Amino acid sequence: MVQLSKVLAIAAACLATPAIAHPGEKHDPHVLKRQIHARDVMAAAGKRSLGGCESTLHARELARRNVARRAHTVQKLREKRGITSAPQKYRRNLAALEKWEAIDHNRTDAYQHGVINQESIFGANTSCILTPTVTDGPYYVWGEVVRENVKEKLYSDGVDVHLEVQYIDINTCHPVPGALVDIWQANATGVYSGISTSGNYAAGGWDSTYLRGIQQTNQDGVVNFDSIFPGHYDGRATHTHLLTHLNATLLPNKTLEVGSGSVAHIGQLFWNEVLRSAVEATYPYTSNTQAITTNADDMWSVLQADASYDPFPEYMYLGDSLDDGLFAWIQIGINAMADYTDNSYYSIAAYHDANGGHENSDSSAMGGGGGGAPSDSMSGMPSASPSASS
Ligand SMILES: *[C@@H]1O[C@H](CO)[C@@H](O)[C@H](O)[C@H]1NC(C)=O
Ligand SMILES: *[C@@H]1O[C@H](CO)[C@@H](O)[C@H](O)[C@H]1NC(C)=O
Ligand SMILES: *[C@@H]1O[C@H](CO)[C@@H](O)[C@H](O)[C@H]1NC(C)=O
Ligand SMILES: *[C@@H]1O[C@H](CO)[C@@H](O)[C@H](O)[C@H]1NC(C)=O
Ligand SMILES: CC(=O)N[C@H]1CO[C@H](CO)[C@@H](O)[C@@H]1O
Repeated sequence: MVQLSKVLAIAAACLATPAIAHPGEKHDPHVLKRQIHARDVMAAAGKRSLGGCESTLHARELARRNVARRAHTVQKLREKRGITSAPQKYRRNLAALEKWEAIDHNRTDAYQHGVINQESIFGANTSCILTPTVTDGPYYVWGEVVRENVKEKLYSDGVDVHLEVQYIDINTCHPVPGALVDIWQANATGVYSGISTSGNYAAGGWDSTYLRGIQQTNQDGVVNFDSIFPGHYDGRATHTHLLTHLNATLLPNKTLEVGSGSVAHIGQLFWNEVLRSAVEATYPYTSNTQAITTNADDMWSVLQADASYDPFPEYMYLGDSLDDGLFAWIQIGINAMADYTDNSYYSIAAYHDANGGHENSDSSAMGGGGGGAPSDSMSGMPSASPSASS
């Protein structure tokens, strides 16, 4: 089921989200005012549609298409890999982070015994995220290209994940088409591309681009990415970043035009501990020497977790083991009217142009408050922007 009522309940729950300090974060009155406004808009939307959405004809039709599409994706992925063995199943339950943790997001079993109840596998209460105050972290890079497969030859080994994300506008209960969605994540040993700074020394430095890319949502608000399961790094629980641009202009070189459109959503997907430990028992995750931070210990997931908010994607093993890769999917409720461009949680650490990657020393020219930087070298966000330097 689409569970739009859940999305909207999340919107309401977010109103109580406290502002939590983070090194380098700024909270000037202007920013706070915008945040409060954004929350008001969300509250109004949530109130209006609570309960109402789900039974609408278009929501039911969308749910039906979701089931068919996800089942088809799994079938295609299995065929492509020549997997013939039966996968398996799982179920979920609970509220709040610990509870969500205990839920089984693992839906692998379903194909076994030849029972293909697609509705119960691919249609069951998909997760939704709607939290306006989640930082994009210190590793967002502007200027990535549109590509579905973000794995590169180098530094992208790991457990394959085909991720489907669906965006629903909480104001209208409709999918959001045409959104340009940025994805970025650490590799199996916990290192991001495109950033070379304390704690994260990418091979290839600012020029590297592995595990980053952009996709555009289709008419059902859906994007797909081929990536790997992210590795962990010091101080943060395992996560995948997603950032949603609306009305942005796609340039002929497959990058987004600087300054075009709005940033309607900044979010992080967390991965449940059972799956994380299963993945991290495999090579090359086993060679990751950084300390593990659990979901419960992570500052941002604690901030995001809520009784009605499940931050973990559903997933399914494509074959018998992790070697065959995973299909994971999640539905995200966003407020298409929101714009976090000027929000302190939106910060651009680096950018790519025709000459390669560069540290961004002034995020203000592109928007973004430069917040969330963990190290001195980045918290200042000095003064060269893509627009200024190209
Ligand atoms: C979805 O959640 C609702 C309410 O939480 C529950 O009644 C329903 O059985 C769930 N559906 C599935 C398919 O898990
Ligand atoms: C992750 O990236 C770093 C540098 O960017 C590299 O040294 C490391 O080998 C990569 N890990 C894997 C598993 O490729
Ligand atoms: C997911 O389910 C499959 C099939 O039952 C099982 O083999 C696998 O170990 C499970 N993985 C996790 C992380 O629970
Ligand atoms: C893509 O094109 C734009 C506009 O010409 C340019 O500013 C930008 O640097 C280019 N990006 C890359 C990665 O070549
Ligand atoms: C001005 C404009 O084009 N607005 C559009 C931005 O994107 C949203 C979501 O796709 C549309 O609903 C708006 O019409």
